[in-house]
Amino acid sequence: MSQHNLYTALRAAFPDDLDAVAVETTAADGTPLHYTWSDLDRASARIANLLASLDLPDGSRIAVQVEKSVEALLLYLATLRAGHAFLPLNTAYQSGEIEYFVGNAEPAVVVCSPANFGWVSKIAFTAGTQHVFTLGDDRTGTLLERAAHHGDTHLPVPRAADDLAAILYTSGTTGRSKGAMLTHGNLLSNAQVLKEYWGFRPDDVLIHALPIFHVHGLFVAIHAALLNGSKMIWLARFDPRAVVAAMPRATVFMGVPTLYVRLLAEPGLTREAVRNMRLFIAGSAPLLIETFREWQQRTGHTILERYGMSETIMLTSNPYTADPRHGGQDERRGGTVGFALPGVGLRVVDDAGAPLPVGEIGNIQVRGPNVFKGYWRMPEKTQEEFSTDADGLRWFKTGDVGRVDERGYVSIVGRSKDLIISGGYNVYPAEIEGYINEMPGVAESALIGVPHPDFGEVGVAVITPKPGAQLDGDAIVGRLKSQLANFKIPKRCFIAPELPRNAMGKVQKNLLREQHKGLFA
Ligand code: MLC
Ligand code: AMP
Repeated sequence: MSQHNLYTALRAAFPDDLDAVAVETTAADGTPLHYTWSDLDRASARIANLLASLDLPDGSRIAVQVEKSVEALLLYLATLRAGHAFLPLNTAYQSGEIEYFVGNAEPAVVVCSPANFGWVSKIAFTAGTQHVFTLGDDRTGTLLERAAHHGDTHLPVPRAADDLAAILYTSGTTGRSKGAMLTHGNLLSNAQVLKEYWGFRPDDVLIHALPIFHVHGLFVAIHAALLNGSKMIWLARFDPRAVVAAMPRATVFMGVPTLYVRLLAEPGLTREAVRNMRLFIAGSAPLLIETFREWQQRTGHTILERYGMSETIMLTSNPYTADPRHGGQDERRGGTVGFALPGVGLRVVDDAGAPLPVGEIGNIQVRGPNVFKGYWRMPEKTQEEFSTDADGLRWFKTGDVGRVDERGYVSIVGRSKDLIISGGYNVYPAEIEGYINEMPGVAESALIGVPHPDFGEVGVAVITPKPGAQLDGDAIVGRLKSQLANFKIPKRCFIAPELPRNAMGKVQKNLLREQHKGLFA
């Protein structure tokens, strides 16, 4: 088997001077911490050797729900090296959510925060997981204790481009969460394209302020830095003041739109503060044109907006420099997500699947080496989300609705999937409605997304009572908080006698959205 292990490619890009600093961060008590390139290589080798010593079946899933730390990054690299599949889980997920992911993915190893060991290990052992380790955000836990007994050299396990590297749970267009299977080839090809398209250089310094359990923070940001031998300034959580303070020593920043909104509220964000920055990248949710313009006025920089998904990593990007495929166009256009990236095929089709002419709005479908292998153990769902054209080419249905203009700029104008994106996190109305509908006295419910100045969009629930029942919106919110990740909790719950329906009996969420659109104005 030829060597397509992603770690091999990342390692080959490390600078010659392995004693140079690769990651700069601060411990919880404020102590500065520096990790050299050699530290990344050797410490991830120890964890990879620990994983190897467990004699796990090939392609085992390593499920990880830990606070952000450099050691969590090392665990990701170690999983790649050992040839297993990394399965990151949002730290906000509660026991019911974790139970579903662990039950569905059947990981051989689960790594959790020391404080959660009790309940997480119970779920894991019940699901048949053999090994549960802990990893704290302060370099503590059984994972590192055990890894310390292993050697600091390790040859990456040979992997084919088509072998599984990670599973990211996402609801796609419908239903319960599905594990999107991403391969070593998917991740490497996308990282190589972005390296070129965004003009990454070894002397770049990336401010990493995103969580590392989704595509944006885990793949786009980390691979961009590692594949270019560029240093990262690593912030355990997003703090606008800390980001602005890091800017004079940095060159690139990546964030979801909420991060840009919060940075604009920071008085320290000045032209002087950004003097050494070369690139600001935004994505994961629509960037408001107001934010785009205000950023331009305040900093003199034009945010580069791009578009992607868990199933496909990055799909489109505004140009960094002139794009020869589009007549040398180099304008970053607000309100668009730019051009299909090199190697990515993108088309807009009608509801019957027929391609639409330039400028018309329709369903966005994509293909390319970045498109995932399929949903974990859900072949039928996988098949539903792809369509095959007359030439036999397979297109993935993104569930996003948009158009491509005559110059090739793609705009996202909506979604055919019932999805709310709040502060860059996905909230699936069907999931939340399911929980609400189970509560005593509830007849039915509808979760809608309404505009929000900080999170872009937030969930608001409209709930109808069963005859004679008295419902209390605040009590419902309180109950949901004990069941679901905090970002999924509706910001408000309204009790209404009935939900508006069309002639077919379908709930008219557009009317509810219209009714509540000014709630957080
Ligand atoms: C936090 N809260 C949210 C929220 N984040 N509410 C709605 N939406 C969110 N995203 C709420 C909590 O429930 C809590 O409410 C209160 O805010 C404080 O919580 P917190 O954890 O202290 O919040 P904070 O640290 O301020 O987090 C906000 C944030 C975070 C914007 C920094 O949400 C974030 O890191 N978002 C980035 C998500 C991301 O990386 N997405 C990439 C997906 S990849 P209460 O009521 O309990 O007080 C992808 C593909 C692609 O989409 O194209 O990139
Ligand atoms: P996820 O499933 O978390 O990977 O979220 C992917 C979804 O985020 C996409 O299908 C889009 O709906 C949305 N998205 C990502 N980037 C952008 C963007 N720049 N503008 C609008 N929507 C975006």
